[in-house]
Amino acid sequence: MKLKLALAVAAFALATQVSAQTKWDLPAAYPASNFHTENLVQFASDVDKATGGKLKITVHANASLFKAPEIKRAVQGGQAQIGEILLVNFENEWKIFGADGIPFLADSYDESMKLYKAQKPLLDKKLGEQGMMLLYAVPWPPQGIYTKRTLNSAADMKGLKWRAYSPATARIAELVGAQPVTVQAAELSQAMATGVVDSYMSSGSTGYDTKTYEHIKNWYDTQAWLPKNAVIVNKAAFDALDKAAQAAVLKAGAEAEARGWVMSKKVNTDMIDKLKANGMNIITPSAQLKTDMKKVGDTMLKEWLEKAGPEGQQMVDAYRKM
Ligand code: PCA
Repeated sequence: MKLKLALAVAAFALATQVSAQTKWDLPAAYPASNFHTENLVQFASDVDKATGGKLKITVHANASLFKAPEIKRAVQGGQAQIGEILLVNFENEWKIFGADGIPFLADSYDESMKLYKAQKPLLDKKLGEQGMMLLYAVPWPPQGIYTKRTLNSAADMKGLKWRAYSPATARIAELVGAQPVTVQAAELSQAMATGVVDSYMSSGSTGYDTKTYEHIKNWYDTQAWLPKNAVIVNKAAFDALDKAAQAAVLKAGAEAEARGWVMSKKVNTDMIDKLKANGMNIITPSAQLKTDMKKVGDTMLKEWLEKAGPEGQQMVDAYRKM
């Protein structure tokens, strides 16, 4: 009798525990070993601890659950409760998403932080209207040019088979006379191996993740921009959490943001060393190449401002005043 009662109590406890546990899926587009993903895993573990296991967040790395461009819609539609997106991927939907992809508008970590501060209220508002919230954002290290060629100027980029990851990186190709092909990071190694692309702009981090050194030997360290990954949450899923779990998500998110910016800076130098060790030439761009790329950036900022309208102009003005 006593045993039966004990079993019943145990079964009841288990049942309430199971029903009190919430599970969230977190699709991400980059490999498990990437610093953004490592940061997400740490975030999930912090939330797990803070909620005593009541909120379990599973990180699905490397675009295994949704492809990079699909993650935003998946979170909006509630197929995933939380997800990590590359903001610049969504520039065609709304120009402000692409502000951190304009070459040389914000090309250092300090400037990137200022740009984020100017961009953030707008991002909060837009994502709010879309039934989501911005939890945190972390920049990729500065973007440089991977190519098999020697580049003395932008004219040397004509005819390159250029991997683009965003509307802006495709636009750069057009402006320098290269052929853009959109390939997300998870498919980049294969695109290089099959010769679909022979060049692209990205960080040392993605160059290392994709073993670019096996195919391409030069990286021109242009430090052109620092695009941000953003972690977004479905608002209805967030609202369904109890107050303590909501607070745990917000706190772990704020900590992940602070940690992510520090990680990004460190990864920037670490990855350049690792690329070198794997035979990559890390090259400071010539004055001519710098001037040419700056001109590309000026054109793109002008085009961006024309399309972004007063909202975009105000954001850029606010950024420049910081
Ligand atoms: N890596 C991502 C985006 C920017 C970066 O550094 C990529 O190349 O897809």
